[in-house]
Amino acid sequence: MSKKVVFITGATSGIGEATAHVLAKNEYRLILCGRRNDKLTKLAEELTRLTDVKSLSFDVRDQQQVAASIASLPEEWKNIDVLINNAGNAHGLSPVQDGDVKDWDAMIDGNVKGLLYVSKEIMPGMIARKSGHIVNIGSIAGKEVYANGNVYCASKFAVDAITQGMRIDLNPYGIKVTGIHPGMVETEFSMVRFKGDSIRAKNVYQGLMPLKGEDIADFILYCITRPAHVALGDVTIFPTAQANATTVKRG
Ligand code: NDP
Ligand code: 8X3
Repeated sequence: MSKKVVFITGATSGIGEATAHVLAKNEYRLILCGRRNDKLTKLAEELTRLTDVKSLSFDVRDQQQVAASIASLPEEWKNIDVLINNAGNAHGLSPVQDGDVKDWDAMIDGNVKGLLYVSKEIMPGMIARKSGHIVNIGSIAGKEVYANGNVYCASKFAVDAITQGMRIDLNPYGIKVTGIHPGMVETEFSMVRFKGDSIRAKNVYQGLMPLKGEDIADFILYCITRPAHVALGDVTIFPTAQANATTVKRG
């Protein structure tokens, strides 16, 4: 049997990059996506030693770019077995009345509409082949709203709803749909949320052992290697020090 093709959005850092490494070691063929082409090229060069890699640089918020990029895939890359919708970020952490409209747009357009735009291009092939697996990266922020999380939480609640909807609508075609909802994972996430303020970003993980991108990557590998009749539905993953969105043991 030929090796499976996995399409990973947000592969230039954090969870997506770690997933690319883990899946390359497990001989999946990888389509790696992100906006930062230099990072994509470097990662692709590194992983080509282990497996076949194709990189696609596009902004998930731009529907035309998404469609054109995926349409440009050569024939041997078109049958995508697994889609990992991971691209996303939080932008800002402030009371809703102080929210920045640009941050709201970035989160709704990237985390919600971007996930839909990418899925829209990839679902028809899975439906035609009556097989496939979509893994959506949500968040504990999509299960519980916390102070100042407002629009980021809304975007991740939407990811949860879309994931549940996909599971129902794609059920007739034998397509698996998994929602993974991490707690605190130390990646570039907090640097992006706090717009490059490294002290604020570091403070998020002060006094505890957060998850690493690799921890989520390992779990993604577990999800996509279950037998054909087993589908993981919905999973929250915390560092041991975290009990819910706001209860964290430090020190
Ligand atoms: P990172 O900031 O390290 O990675 C985010 C990735 O998403 C990057 O590869 C980035 O690539 C990509 N991305 C962001 N916006 C866009 C866009 N508009 N178009 C294309 N790609 C984009 O954070 P994480 O690895 O932590 O985040 C991955 C996912 O995990 C996100 O959906 C996040 O919400 C979720 N998550 C993270 C948690 C955490 O604590 N870290 C916890 C729960 C969920 P580039 O900039 O090159 O485009
Ligand atoms: C990222 C985790 O708790 O910062 O989705 O929202 S949290």
